[in-house]
Amino acid sequence: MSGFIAIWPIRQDPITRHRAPIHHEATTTTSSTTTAASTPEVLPVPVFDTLVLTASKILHKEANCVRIDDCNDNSRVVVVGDVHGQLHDVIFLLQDAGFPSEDRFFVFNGDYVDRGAWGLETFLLLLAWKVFLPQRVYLLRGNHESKYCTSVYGFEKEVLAKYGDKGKHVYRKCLGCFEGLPLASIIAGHVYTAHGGLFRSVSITPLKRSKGKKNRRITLNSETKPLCLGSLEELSKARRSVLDPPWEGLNLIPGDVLWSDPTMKSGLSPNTERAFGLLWGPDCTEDFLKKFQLKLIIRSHEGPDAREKRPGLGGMDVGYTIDHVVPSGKLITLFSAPDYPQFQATEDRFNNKGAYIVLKPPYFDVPEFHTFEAITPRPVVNAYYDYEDVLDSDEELDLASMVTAT
Ligand SMILES: [Mn+2]
Repeated sequence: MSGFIAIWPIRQDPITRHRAPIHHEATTTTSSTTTAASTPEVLPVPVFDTLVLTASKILHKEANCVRIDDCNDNSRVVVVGDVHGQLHDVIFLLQDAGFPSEDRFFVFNGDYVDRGAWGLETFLLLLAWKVFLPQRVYLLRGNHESKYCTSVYGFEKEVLAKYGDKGKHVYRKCLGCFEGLPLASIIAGHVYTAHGGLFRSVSITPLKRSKGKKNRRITLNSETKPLCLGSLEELSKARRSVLDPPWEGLNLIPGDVLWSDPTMKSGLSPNTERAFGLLWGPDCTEDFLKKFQLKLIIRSHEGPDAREKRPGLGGMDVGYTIDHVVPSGKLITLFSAPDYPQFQATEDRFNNKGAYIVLKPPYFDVPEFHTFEAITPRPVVNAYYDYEDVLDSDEELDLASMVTAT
């Protein structure tokens, strides 16, 4: 029965929250009154095709950094961090925060898929909301919305298992859609959000001015000068439509935005732990906020497993951390997958809570944190990746395999 999994339970009772710590392989199954259907039964391929095509057209037209300026005195903006295929927690979050509406905007910071067993359903649910309210729901790209990550952390196998002989087609269409996802948002002119965070300058400067075009030589800032922070104008010009963001060459901004992490050490430096993106210090947070007259940065990308290895930064027990407090504002990390990861080799779980942020008028720059617990029991399913062998976090990328996997 591979591929036929009780993902869409039709329950007699509403989904409930259990407060007791839970084991990831829940021993209780859904009740006998529950019936279930496979995803292709609920979303046949022609429905999937239309949804993804419609969403892709909308997404590809959006700017790299979407500006959400249409907020007024009645508006609320809900910001969501990594969800990683934990469908039931996403449904709870939507119910708890209230569904998207004329007055309720949503900005998702990416990492919809991988690790959790319901990445496809999670992504399609959010795509449906995007199509229904394109000016109210914004889906940003995470580093896991890429060919490389989805081939290692489960999403590709999940899609192939669920859609059988149509799986390759469905996976390809999802990758095409991932390419269209914007990279960042600016909410009400005051709040910058992105999956990883800040990014380098890649501006090209002529070595010497020459009259003729023939002899004009160019050199890259990033290769010849110390790393310096990129501007919003540079972000707007980046080419984001790539299956995997490149880690060398001219187009480095998408990789930085999706992979970078904050640190307590000043300055910008290569993110050697991840082999991708940058580490930036509180001074960079201050420079960025001040230069672009912002008050807040909300980024995601680090769950409890990643934070365990990051001395000097807070744990992810309650779904968020305040990482930098500087004169111009704050930097926050937001993670929305409770009891993460769904599959774990050891008995010890992080038992982390998830969180989302609500931003309110007049300035939308004071975060209101909403912490929540995992929905339990999760339906019993098998993982789509070898979680005992695959690394706990996104460290030590095999860059060579990314080259061959284009
Ligand atoms: Mn991430």
